[in-house]
Amino acid sequence: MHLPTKLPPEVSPEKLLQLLQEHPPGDTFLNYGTAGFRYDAAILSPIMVRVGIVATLRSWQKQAPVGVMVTASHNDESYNGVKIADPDGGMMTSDGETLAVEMANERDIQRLLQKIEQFKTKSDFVPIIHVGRDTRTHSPALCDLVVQTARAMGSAIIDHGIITTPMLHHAVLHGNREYLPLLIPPRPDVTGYFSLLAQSYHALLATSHTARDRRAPLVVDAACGVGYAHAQTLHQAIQDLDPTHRPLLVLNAPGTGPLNEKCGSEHVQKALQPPTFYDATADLSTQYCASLDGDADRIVFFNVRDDQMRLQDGDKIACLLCRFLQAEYQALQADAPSLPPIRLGVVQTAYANGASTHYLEQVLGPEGIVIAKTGVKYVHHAAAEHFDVGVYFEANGHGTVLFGPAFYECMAQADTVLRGKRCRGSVALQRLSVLPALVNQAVGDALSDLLLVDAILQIQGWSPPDWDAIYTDLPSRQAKVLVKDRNIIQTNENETKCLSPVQVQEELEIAMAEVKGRAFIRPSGTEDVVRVYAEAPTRALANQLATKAAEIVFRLCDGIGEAPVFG
Ligand code: 16G
Ligand code: MG
Repeated sequence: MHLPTKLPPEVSPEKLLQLLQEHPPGDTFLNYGTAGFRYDAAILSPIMVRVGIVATLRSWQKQAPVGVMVTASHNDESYNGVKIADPDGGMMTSDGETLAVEMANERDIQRLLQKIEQFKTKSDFVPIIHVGRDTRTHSPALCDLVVQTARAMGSAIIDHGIITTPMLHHAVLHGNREYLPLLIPPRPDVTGYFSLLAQSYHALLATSHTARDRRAPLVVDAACGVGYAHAQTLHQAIQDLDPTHRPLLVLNAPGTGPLNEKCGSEHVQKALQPPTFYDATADLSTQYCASLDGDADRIVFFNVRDDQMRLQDGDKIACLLCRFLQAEYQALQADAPSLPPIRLGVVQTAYANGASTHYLEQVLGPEGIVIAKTGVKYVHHAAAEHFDVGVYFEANGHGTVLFGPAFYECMAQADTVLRGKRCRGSVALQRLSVLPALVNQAVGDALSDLLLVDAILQIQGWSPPDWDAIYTDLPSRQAKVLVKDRNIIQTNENETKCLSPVQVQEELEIAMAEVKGRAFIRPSGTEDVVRVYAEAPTRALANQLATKAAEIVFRLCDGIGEAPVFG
């Protein structure tokens, strides 16, 4: 099994200067967006050099190891990107982003070197950077620039090679034990990651005596990306513990087809179509399937019946998880009524289908639902802030469950109350206690989510169609409107309402009331467009509302070209 390569610092101001001189930034203003720096691979080398610097400064500043991941996730092969993970394994916070943007756009090498000097401390702490990369052809060379620069600045490198984004975040979190809750055994390398996932999955399934579905394989579309090899290793780790376990059939290996093209979670979720399987013919009619994205931090499930594809997206995953967590917590409380209450809740974005929000209201009550601004860092933060057990999922399949201190306290007390007792509450305790090790606590993780969903379905004795049937999505429609300047649009904090121009919301309210639907508009954070979302009781009404909302934006926000019309 692959072990990380450790590279010591090679302090060299000359080498640093040479790297900066050889890779000057171009004319484009470089922005650290919601998912880090992400551009056409051809312009990325200066960014990589500067990220090597910023990661070193970040590690210095925090006096702890940080992470750097080279990937462009669900984008096509021509793109690449890079993002930095903070010592707690989460995405770098906004102060780090500001520094990264400043450094990436600084053309004057002397000024850049002066900025570095401001960070130097007297301590003899050696910065440590975990690095990982995806399968893109340019990733090794780009990653090497980060490594060379960071070493020249005095960093030690722990190179994990080709790994998924969540594995890199896992390595950083597990490498910084003070951030790791006590219930999770530290497993900082790739081997430990797989054994932790496989053992916790196995332990979760072992709490159920009902018949397991060992027949049909679970087909995994790896998007021709980095998830392919790792899903197979995970499968092997599971089979080593239980050889009779349901097989995982992992398809779409890197190189068999174009990365993320007509395959992968983004394609399946947006086009509502099954993926192309480039390396095999899968008979989808009998299967239950999942699609990962190119760096395996997103997952959606689907099944095909009578030539109709049914998608189980991030919303449906969130509903499955909340229902399970609520049932287990209630079972625990029934046998241990003295336990302190824990706040169980879910964070969705405005894009969550109204039918899922309605379902979650039934399960959790209205106080268990928070709607946050679109983007992983916002939903992650909201889940940690509002809940002791916080589920978050974007409809696109990125999500996880965060467990806070009150949850661990509750588990410890439950253990004292229920020790030695054989009751439903003890089973619930076992189940809940194993979850923090199975569910990635740093970021959404397709492989961890895959096992979690599969275990819950098996424990509940549910088939994929049973899961699918918990609610039916309301018809919805998304659109893009081009405008002169999308920055004139201001929304409320969670982007459900437009605050400016004022007339937009007034007109949207009238349009929504006409069709008993819901619509919102927001400026995109990743493209120069305004996004429109509309949902209504029927497909025709959803189209009508989307057309009207797009027309409102076009008219009141200086539209360019033509407003989209849906018929
Ligand atoms: C980024 C976000 C994703 C969000 C999307 C919205 C991360 C890792 N990714 O891809 O969560 O759904 O942006 O894009 O944060 P938009 O602002 O263009 O609609
Ligand atoms: Mg991704």
